[in-house]
Amino acid sequence: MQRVYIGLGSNLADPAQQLREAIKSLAQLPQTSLSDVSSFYVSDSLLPGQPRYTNAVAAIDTSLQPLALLDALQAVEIDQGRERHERWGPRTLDLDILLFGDCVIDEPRLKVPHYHMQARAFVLYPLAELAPGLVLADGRTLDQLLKGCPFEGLERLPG
Ligand code: ROI
Repeated sequence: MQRVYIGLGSNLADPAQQLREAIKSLAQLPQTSLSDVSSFYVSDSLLPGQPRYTNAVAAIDTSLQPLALLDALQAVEIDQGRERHERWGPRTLDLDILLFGDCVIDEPRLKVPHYHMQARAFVLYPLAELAPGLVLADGRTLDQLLKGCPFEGLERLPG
């Protein structure tokens, strides 16, 4: 079993509802149990001209292999109406494997730790709710990453 952190994001078609649906799907993945879900956070898109995003992080425990988990997550994205038009375009659902235990994965389809997580407040602050003392495989602590990434611009939704 590996503890895996998954970043969830949506900026189309009732984003908070998209995240709630996705969390139900995570709980139903084979060989997997859903352990924890962060608060939801709203923020502007990093790219101008897109609707605001709702983001969260989920913790699962799984015995799926990384690429099998990636396949399963992409099936959930497609099931929730994600169409892959432009690489950074608006999306109904984005599911990213942020961390997979202490594994460092460098495959064409999957890089873990997730390449952009260190600079993204909408990933780091929800992750910190679930794993405050986290240390990455390369020794960097979540606290260090948070210090370099101001909370500014994030809105934590109640409930
Ligand atoms: N911006 C925010 N706030 N949240 C996201 O999940 C997100 N995802 C993206 C881009 C377009 C980079 N901007 C984002 O892919």
